[in-house]
Amino acid sequence: MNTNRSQAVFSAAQELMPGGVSSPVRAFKSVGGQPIVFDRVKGSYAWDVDGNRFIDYVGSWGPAICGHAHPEVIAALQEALEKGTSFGAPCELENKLAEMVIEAVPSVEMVRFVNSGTEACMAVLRLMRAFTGRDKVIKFEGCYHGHADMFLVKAGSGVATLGLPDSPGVPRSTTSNTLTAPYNDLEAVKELFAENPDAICGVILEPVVGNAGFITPEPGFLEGLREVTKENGALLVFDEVMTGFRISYGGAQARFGVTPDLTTMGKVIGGGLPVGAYGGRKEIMSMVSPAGPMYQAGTLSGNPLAMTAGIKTLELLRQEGSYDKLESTTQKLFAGIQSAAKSAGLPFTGSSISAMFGFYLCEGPVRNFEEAKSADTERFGKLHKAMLERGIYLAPSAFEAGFTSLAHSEDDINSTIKAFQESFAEIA
Ligand code: KE4
Repeated sequence: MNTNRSQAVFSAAQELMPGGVSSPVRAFKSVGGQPIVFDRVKGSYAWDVDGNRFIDYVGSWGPAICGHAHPEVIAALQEALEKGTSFGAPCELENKLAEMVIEAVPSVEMVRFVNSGTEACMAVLRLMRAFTGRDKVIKFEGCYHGHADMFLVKAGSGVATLGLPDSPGVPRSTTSNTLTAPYNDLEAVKELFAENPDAICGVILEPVVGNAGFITPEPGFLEGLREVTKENGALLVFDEVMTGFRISYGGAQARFGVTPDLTTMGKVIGGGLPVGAYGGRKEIMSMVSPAGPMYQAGTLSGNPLAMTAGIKTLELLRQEGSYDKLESTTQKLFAGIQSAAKSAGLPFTGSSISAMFGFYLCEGPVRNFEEAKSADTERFGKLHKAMLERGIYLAPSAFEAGFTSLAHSEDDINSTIKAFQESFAEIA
């Protein structure tokens, strides 16, 4: 596969931007080789600057759930463009997207739009503390809630991918209030509450973990967290930046039937433009400025272009049968991957839920980050390269999840399974 132009563009980029990228995981550091420089995307495909076509299972890390550059999203954006790109003033499109989010997500009675998942998580932690008057927060090892200082403690995603011991530049005073527990370990959470009476504002987690590979909640885990937070006068917060509108139209909370007090969102609700959001019970959200004293602001928050892309994306998703299609596409894909690994005699464990899937090249089960780290990341790097050469673009990290879309066709899935069969045989 000719990647000359990608290599030229990327080596120039490294002189201009740290690591040549705008976000670390894109640099292929943990899988080796050169990043593929994208030229354009459409549906389930990405084309690089050398003209190679890939079936894309990253989907811009989640937003492209209806397929990249969906014609109806593009048309809606073209129309919105004529009216300007940003107002910095209230606009009716914010009402529209807010109504759709409130109507879809069980915990959300009121919502605030921001520009990224990181911003949403930063703000929600400030709100948790403002509402309870308590400073400590519990997160789980391997979960990633954006790059704000307080969350860079045993974080997942790029932090795990690059094996960083958390980040320099984060003062101890900031992270001393961040307590961590292993995912799926309810007893550890109960102990933290017992050791820190009346000091913990709440628990924040990915209800399905997509930033340490793919880890699903064990039966009773989410329900248990709902109970233990209530018992301790603390808040339960689901970070649904990745799972929101992907695990179901109402997110993981609708699928698992556990309603948190607050929810963060992003990715899908922006339809590929920068949008994040946090929302929840009116009683709590009314603390947010200017309704209440908790300050949070943003120049481009709620801008008409991003609102337009989000509205159209959710309109497409709420059409009858969307999630059945996503579920069946992903189940077929995952079953094919699993049997391919088995035929190659490789250690393999994983699963899929709706339009998300993930696997580890190790014996299962993987219930937390410690067990995820026992996966063979070096062999994953070889797999990633072999799949790229066969025109399949997987997340360039063993600690990320895979994403399907409404655009992935039967042929795409069959070609992908065939590529896995050949690649597993090659690396076995
Ligand atoms: P952003 O600030 O990247 O929009 O969102 C942060 C975030 C918060 N919460 C969850 C559950 C997330 O998955 C994310 C971002 N996800 C990563 C992918 N694992 C973004 C990709 C990247 O960092 O380039």
